[in-house]
Amino acid sequence: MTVFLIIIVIALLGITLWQMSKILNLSKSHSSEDPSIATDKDNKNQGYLMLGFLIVFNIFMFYNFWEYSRFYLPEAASAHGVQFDNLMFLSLAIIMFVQVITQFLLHYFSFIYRGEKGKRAYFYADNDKLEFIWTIIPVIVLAGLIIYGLFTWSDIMNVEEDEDTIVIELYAYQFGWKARYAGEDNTLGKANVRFIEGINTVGVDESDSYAKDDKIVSELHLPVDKKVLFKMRSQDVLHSAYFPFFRAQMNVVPGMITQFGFTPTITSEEMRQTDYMVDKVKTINQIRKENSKELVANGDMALDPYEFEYYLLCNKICGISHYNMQMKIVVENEEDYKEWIAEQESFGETLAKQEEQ
Ligand SMILES: [Cu+2]
Repeated sequence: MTVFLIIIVIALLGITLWQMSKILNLSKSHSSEDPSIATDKDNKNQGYLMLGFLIVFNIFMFYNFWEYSRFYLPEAASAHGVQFDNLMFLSLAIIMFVQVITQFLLHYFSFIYRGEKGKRAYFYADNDKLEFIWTIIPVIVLAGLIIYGLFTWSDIMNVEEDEDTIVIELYAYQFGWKARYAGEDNTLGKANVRFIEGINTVGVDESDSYAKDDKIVSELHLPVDKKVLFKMRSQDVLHSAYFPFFRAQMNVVPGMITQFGFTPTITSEEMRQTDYMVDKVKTINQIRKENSKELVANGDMALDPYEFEYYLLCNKICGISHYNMQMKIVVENEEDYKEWIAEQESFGETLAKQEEQ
């Protein structure tokens, strides 16, 4: 009841103030000055506001860069990632440089050339030289950026497949990933979603001789400094294979094979040792520790400490459990990789086992 009364009082007060301002406005209109024309004082206020906005905006912008740059991804963990980051940084630097200059000129000129009684604008029709300069500079800069971007793009996207390239199929489904290694013959067997049946969860063609030695796994292991080529298939809807630490992303489209390749350069263990990651893991574990206190008090289990792992994520909102669609990636040295791959069961072995039963 009290709250209701307070609301009514505030509302009545508001109406009173509004009515008073209307009366004041009505009494003003009898004066000689037309309120719709800006006075020198109005122009001065607006001029200073322009200057104020410029200062506040720049402080806000630089503060954000300083405060939030720690949330950037760390150094790229793939060979092409360095090129990608350079292109990104160069584009951002140019945009920032031009932005600071143009915003300064726009607001500063609005301030010093603000309206004043008796002051008239200088009539200046055009200047071919000036127009040429402000056209040719953006043309050169943009053309440079586009050409540099195209070279970077073709460098990244044209993965030449040679004998050393490891070919891995990434198979996306609602809601998870499977990886298929090509096996001894380094050739993936044919596959189609129509062959999915029982233990053949990714639809490998059992009659294809290349398929017998393929290895289907649910954790991705990659040897460091080796070129990897991913061939991607989707079982159901559009997914997107997203490797943020390797600066790679590619759509996974039902009914077709898309591909992308890269060379990982930093092992999972090396990434864990970087200052960036040590710091990040420390912060996360601090938060987990805090949250665990409340859980334990309520009789629940404490949260496990966090350890960094690379993950393959899905970056297309593909359904209700999209957020949880991920596969662990382990980047390791070649011996560890070879040891791991040797332990994995081949598709032929899985089939044979099933027949025995
Ligand atoms: Cu998905």
